[in-house]
Amino acid sequence: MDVFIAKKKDTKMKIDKDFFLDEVKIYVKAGDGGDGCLSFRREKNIARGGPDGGDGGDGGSIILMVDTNLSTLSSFYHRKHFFAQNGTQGKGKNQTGEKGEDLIIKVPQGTIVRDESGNLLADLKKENDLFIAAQGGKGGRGNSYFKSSLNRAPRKTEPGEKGEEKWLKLEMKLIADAGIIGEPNAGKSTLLSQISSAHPEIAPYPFTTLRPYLGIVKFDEERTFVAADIPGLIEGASKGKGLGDRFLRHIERSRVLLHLVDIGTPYPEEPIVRFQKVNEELGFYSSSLSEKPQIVVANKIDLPGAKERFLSFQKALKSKYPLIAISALKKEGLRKLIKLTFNLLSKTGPSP
Ligand SMILES: Nc1nc2c(ncn2[C@@H]2O[C@H](COP(=O)(O)OP(=O)(O)OP(=O)(O)O)[C@@H](O)[C@H]2O)c(=O)[nH]1
Ligand SMILES: [Mg+2]
Repeated sequence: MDVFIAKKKDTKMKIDKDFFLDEVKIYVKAGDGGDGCLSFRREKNIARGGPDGGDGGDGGSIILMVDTNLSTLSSFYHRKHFFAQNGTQGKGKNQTGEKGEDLIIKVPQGTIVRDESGNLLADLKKENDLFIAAQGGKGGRGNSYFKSSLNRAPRKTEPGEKGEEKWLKLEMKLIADAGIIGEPNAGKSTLLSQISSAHPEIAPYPFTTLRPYLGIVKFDEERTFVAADIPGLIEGASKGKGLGDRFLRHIERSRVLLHLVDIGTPYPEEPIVRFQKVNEELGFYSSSLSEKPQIVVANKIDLPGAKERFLSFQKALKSKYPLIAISALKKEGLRKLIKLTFNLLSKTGPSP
């Protein structure tokens, strides 16, 4: 059986190691079935042998299968057409043709498969989940099959069936328990890099992170959760401002959100106003996002004036959300945040 996983040798063009592709269209064509064979026995001393044409082999199918080692659809950047092997023709002496090999295409966890008109065909969530994207054609029957008491020497055979062929749209949604959201520069990537071994880029300017990152956060020896850092959101993101809101797709499956607010930097707008603007953008994207449980994380508590700003922010929030002050940079409050997140996760249902 053939398996397609992008390897270095597939990479003809040099691409950034952080290249992130989460939407792609691919063409799949399953193998055709082999034709049935027309043949009669020819043996010494048997004047008119009976029919012995074998069936054609079935064509190989194209199967999509989850591989948890993959995290993007980037491997499809270089290859978008996939063909499985045809079955071979049947032969005399009742020999069935060989079956075409299936082609297994590895996809990341969280891959959604749609047809060309956008109808959902499969939602591949777990390791080894599979979907038969294109069914191989059945082999045709050889003349030996059509022998009967009325027709002892049938000349009838069947052609092999054509393998299915189609275009498919693949969309990948990361599956993280906790989604880290907030305005640009709030410290989202700094937080993820401190609580996991992920290495998103960090810099003192907005829109540093241009793609989502996943990290595994350890709560204790046995328990972990997955957190996702996504690019920053600004007012108007739903209308395409900043990096827009297309990355929100990657937190649709998160069970809880960690909403970071910078309370260290003296912005013209109060933290509560900036916090509400990000929430509004979530709501514009989908109500299921704005209804997700949030932990509000006031970051940069180490900076001058942050404590005072925190107190007025706390008042303005009116205990509507669990709130915690941290310094992602100085690693203050991180243990408490992980514990709070874990507790909330244990009270929240599975990923939608
Ligand atoms: N003083 C202080 N600075 C912080 C803290 N957390 C992050 N920073 C700084 O804030 C800047 C932005 O941090 P990032 O982690 O890149 O912010 P981000 O939210 O990922 O930003 P985008 O990717 O642009 O959305 C960097 O210069 C960080 O060093 C903190 O707790 N205290
Ligand atoms: Mg970032």
